[in-house]
This record gives sequence, structure tokens and C-alpha cells, in this order.
Amino acid sequence: MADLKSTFLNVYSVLKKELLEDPAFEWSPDSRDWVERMLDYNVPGGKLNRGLSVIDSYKYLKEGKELTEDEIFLTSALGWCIEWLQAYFLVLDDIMDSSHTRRGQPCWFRLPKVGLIATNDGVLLRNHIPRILKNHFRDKTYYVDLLDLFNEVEFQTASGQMIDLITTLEGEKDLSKYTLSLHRRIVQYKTAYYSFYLPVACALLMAGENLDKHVDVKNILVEMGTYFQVQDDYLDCFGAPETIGKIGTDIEDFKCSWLVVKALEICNEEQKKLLHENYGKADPANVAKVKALYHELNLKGVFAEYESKSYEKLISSIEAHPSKAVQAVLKSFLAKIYKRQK
Ligand code: GPP
Ligand code: MG
Ligand code: MG
Ligand code: MG
Repeated sequence: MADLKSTFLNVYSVLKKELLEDPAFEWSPDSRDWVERMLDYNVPGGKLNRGLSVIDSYKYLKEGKELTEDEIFLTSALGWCIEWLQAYFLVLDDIMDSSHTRRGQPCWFRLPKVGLIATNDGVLLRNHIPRILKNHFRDKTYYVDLLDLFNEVEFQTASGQMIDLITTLEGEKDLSKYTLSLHRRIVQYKTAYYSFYLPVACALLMAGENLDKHVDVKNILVEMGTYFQVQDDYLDCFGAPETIGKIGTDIEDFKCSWLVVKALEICNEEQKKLLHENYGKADPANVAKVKALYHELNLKGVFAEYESKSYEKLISSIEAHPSKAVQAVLKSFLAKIYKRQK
């Protein structure tokens, strides 16, 4: 495992070097330094689960056969394309969510020298993906399918992000629209496709599979991604910032978080009034009242129950899948996130 991670990180250095020598641009020392610093700050510092999952998944699909050097490089490069996509989303998401920290350091746009240059850095990160794909996959039979997959998933994510954002619009703050079905729609699109379906879909394409034949796998991964974002919503309030590397902003931002949806479902009229009065305000006193209500409603317990039920459901849908190799891919992915603290 440690070995796989260091191999994976070596591929990052190779890809970064290629991008910093991209012949389509006339580089100056300043511009090269900027992009290098921006990449090192935003791309490799996360858990790398999404990226590493491409290699893992491909291994399972090859049923344990040793991967060739070339296969290791290519699966890693695809893994890095997903990490680049994630970096692009996070740089922009942190601006949109007015966040302060990410991966244990200030959000990129919070650096005094960066500010809103971060928006263009996001665009650059996004543009690096097709450049990596062109450098390494142009002659593959599945090249067009890869490009199409990344485009589709980016569209789904941006659409999910759009609903996540417009539900919080000032002047229309209306908690009564916050239901489990709205929450599900948001998280399926903003998180599940790029975080769960995309890594496995990349591995399937490399293994020569037709994605249209794997709708059942996609459905299970979307369920898993939904569970993952519920965990993210839970950790936003109950996680330790030192562990999750970020300070939660969902209450301040009036987000349609799983926690507020559950609170609305089980609270009495008086508690509902308290939520309406305090949810979506930046003042720490208002935030503290919402958090106290979450404790009073035992949302920790409600979440623990949701977590074990989701796990059981996921395991039984995975075990209903006819292919043992696919089952192994899905189970390894689930094991990585079950009861995660970060
Ligand atoms: C996670 O939401 C969703 C994304 C990071 C997708 C962003 C998509 C864009 C098109 C910008 P979140 O805000 O709950 O994540 P976090 O808690 O990590 O800030
Ligand atoms: Mg955010
Ligand atoms: Mg967000
Ligand atoms: Mg979050």
C-alpha cells in the first residue's frame, strides 16, 4: 500500500513536469513558478482515495494478475486526472462556500497573493486534464470514451453544485423546501458521480469494457457516493477540524445538509422555530444554537443508525452482483469509507 502510494506520487511528478513544459505555451520563469506552486498546493495533498481507486479497481478487474509497468503508469495517470478534477472543484467550491481551510491549510484563494486569481487557477486545473489525456491516451481505442466520460461527469457535478448553491439564495431562505429528496438530488450530482462512479468507470474503460453494460455498477456507486456525502455533511458539524482538515461552514451557508434535513424531520414546533431563527447566519451565537439543537435531537445517534443501515444495504446490493471481480472492486471502495473520521 505504502509502495503503491509512492509509485502514484512519482507519476504526479512526471505529469507535473510535462505540464510545466507544455509546448503550447511560451513559459517564463514566473509563470512556471506560479503553476508549480499552485499544483503542489492544490493537487496532491488530499487522501488520494479517488485516484488510488483507479489502480485498485483495475487490479481487481484483471483478477489479481500483476500489472505491467505501463498499466501502472496509465492507471495512475487516470487517477491523477481525477485528483486534478477534484482540485479544480475544491479551489472553486471553497470560494463559493466562503470556506477558510482545506486539507489543514488556508484555502488557496485565502492566500494574500492569490485571491480571485484562484478562479483562473481553477480553469487551468480543469484544462490540464484533457492535456494529460492527450499526452498519454491519444492512441488508445478508448480515448474518445475517456474524454466523453470526464465531460459528462463534470457536467453532472457542476449541475449538482448549481442546485446546492441556488437553494441557499438570500431572500429565499426557506427551510420548508429542505427535504431528503432535494438533498439526495444535490449530493448525487455534486459528489457521487465524480467521486465514486468516475474512478471505477476509468478502470472499466482501460479494461476494454463498454460502460453502457455497467449501469448496475453505476447505480451502486451512486448510492455509495450519496452515503459518502452524508458523512461529509455530518463531519462538517461533528468532525474535528484537525482531523478533517477543514472548518465546517454548512450552518452559516444555509446548506441543504443531511443534518438540517433530519433535524426538520424529527423536531417539534418550538425547535423548528429555533432552526428558522438561527440557521444560515454567520454569527457564532446563532451557529452555536443550531449545534445545541442537533445535540438535543441526538443527530449523532440518528447518523450512526443511518451509517449502519446504509452499509448493510450496500453490501447486499454488492453481493447481488454476478461478477466476483466487480464485487471486490465495490467492497474495497466501501471499506475505505465506512465509519471514516476524515
Ligand atoms: C462537495 O461539496 C462538492 C464539491 C466539492 C463539488 C464542487 C463542484 C464544482 C463545480 C465547483 P461540499 O462543499 O460539501 O465539500 P466540502 O465540505 O469539502 O467543502
Ligand atoms: Mg464546500
Ligand atoms: Mg460546496
Ligand atoms: Mg461539506
